[in-house]
Amino acid sequence: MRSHTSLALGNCQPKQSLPLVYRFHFMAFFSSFNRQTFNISREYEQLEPPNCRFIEGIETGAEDIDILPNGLAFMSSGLKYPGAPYFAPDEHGKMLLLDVNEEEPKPVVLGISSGFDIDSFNPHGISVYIDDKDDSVYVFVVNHPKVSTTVELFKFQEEEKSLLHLKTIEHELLQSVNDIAAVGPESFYATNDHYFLNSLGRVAELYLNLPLENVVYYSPTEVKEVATGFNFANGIIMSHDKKYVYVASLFDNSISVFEKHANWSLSQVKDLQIDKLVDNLCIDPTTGDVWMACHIDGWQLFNYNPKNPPGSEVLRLQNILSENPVLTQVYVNNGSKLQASSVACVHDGRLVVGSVFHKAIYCDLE
Ligand SMILES: [Ca+2]
Ligand SMILES: [Ca+2]
Repeated sequence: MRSHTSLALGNCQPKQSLPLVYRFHFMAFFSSFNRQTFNISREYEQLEPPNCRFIEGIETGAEDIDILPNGLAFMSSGLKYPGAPYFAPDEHGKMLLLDVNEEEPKPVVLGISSGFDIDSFNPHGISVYIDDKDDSVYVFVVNHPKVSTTVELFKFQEEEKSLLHLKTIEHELLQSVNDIAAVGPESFYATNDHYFLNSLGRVAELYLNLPLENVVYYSPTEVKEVATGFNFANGIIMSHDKKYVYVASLFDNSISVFEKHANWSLSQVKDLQIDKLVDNLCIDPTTGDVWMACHIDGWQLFNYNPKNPPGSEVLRLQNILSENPVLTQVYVNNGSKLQASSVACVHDGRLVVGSVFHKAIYCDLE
């Protein structure tokens, strides 16, 4: 059994989950039930650090971000996710590079080596691994070329600002991957956000709040389930000291803390009830704080209306391993500026926030 710890948070009220919707006729059937079950219309205060500005050129999302110690950020852009809107249906997804150190950072589209099927590229969760042996940078990208999942492994070529495609990973335990946390040049943990592959099963598991989703460890020699019982497992990240793994569960509204063992198995330390629809996670490299982007209103997210768009929220979680973790709101917007925030990462006093399908911003924290 997972033990739960609830975290209180200042003035922002939780917006409970409304599950993903893949087929609108199912939505019609279930919607009245869920509108009663989930509180999705509470008011909230807007909040913004100083000097928040848009990152020029990002108009189709930056669902996930990972920042190297030198401040170079990788971003996945252009995700087409079932049920969520996308604003460039004819464009394939892209990997972007952003130098967070720049006064006004501008993204560069990373080239991808020939032979990779760029036309079906649909990047989702990402994770970067630096090899101690030679400082090579490996970029792992969850890809959904159709409804399926692959994990694409690239080597970053900094001078050329490009990604050399090394291999495509497919496995029966990696069927609906949302995010990954790289732990070696060819190995990673992955979250599955669904259990069923067919549309009916995927809708049912979400509407019935079935905690069927899991975390899988992958290496070329071993693939195994290492944790289960999540309701839409989402962001996953290694702790600052690499001893722990943190997993966000969107519809459990929680973050789970696991201890990592030498054989890559995980044992649960605790669940922190965040009462938010938590998407991806980042770690502050200097403090170990956990940064997360949340969806304020699932109904707005998956029933997109440009006149009433889904909002964004960023939280910082300090002292996650202690008896008294501290959860702080850093950014809250009703969608008038940033819609559907999905990731928030920090580097050297600067916050970068990406979204599922909309824009990205950067803010100065100090
Ligand atoms: Ca990630
Ligand atoms: Ca995600």
